Amino acid sequence: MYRSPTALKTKLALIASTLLAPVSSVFASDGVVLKSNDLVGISFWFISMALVASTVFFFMESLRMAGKWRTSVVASGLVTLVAAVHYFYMRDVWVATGSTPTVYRYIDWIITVPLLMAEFYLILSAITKVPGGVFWRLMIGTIAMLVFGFAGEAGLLNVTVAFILSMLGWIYIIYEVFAGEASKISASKATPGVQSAFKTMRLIVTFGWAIYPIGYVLGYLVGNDPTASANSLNLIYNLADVVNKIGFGLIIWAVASRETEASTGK
Ligand SMILES: *C/C=C(C)/C=C/C=C(C)/C=C/C1=C(C)CCCC1(C)C
Repeated sequence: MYRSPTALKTKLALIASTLLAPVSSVFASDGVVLKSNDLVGISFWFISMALVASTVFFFMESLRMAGKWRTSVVASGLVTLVAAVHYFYMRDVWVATGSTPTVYRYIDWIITVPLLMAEFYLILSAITKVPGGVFWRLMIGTIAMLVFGFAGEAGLLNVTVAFILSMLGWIYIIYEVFAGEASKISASKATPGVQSAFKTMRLIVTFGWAIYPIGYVLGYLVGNDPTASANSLNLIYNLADVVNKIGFGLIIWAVASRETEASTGK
């Protein structure tokens, strides 16, 4: 990304100002307001609020779930909580500067994506004993995908090479949930409710997650108008987060709810 010294300077100024964000957040009094034609900025606002609301919902709902299902629903709430806080900062960066908040985005992902992956392990563990290897293999694929993605977006590695390496991490995850041990455990030991949740979750990891590499391609690999690329990148990542954080959480919530009702007769 650092193609010129001025670009680097702008980026450094951005990093410095975002570090100071907690003390000097973006307020209308600084003359910085959300413009009515800033579609990407508006999407940052919408999603911040949707994430806050989802967090309250998941935490409250976890209280009425059967004990072994609570962890999964709490984890959904943690994902939306961590993302909500990052969205506040990303929103400020975008509204004030029109630049892509890459660092915040990846700090968010490095916390939330492993939590989402852990959900596969958690829902299976709620019904049977699952070897730790399942958990660690999913984690390794996830970390590789994110580390290479960041290296590409931050200009530490060639964007195309980083893209390919990151894709390999994602493909490995897909393999594990469709053909690996996790999928075998689900197929052989899980209750029908859990099996169906497992299947929907892996479809999200396949199709919902596919939205992110599309954003990366439009942001970095094609097109030569930097403003248009930054707009597509952020809009697409934002939409993807709705599906993959809130939507994914709702699937967990639905199965936890159903299984709780089945076990308690309520
Ligand atoms: C809540 C955030 C989620 C679920 C983020 C998921 C991110 C990805 C699946 C990103 C994948 C990427 C590739 C597969 C290749 C290009 C680089 C990435 C990091 C955008």
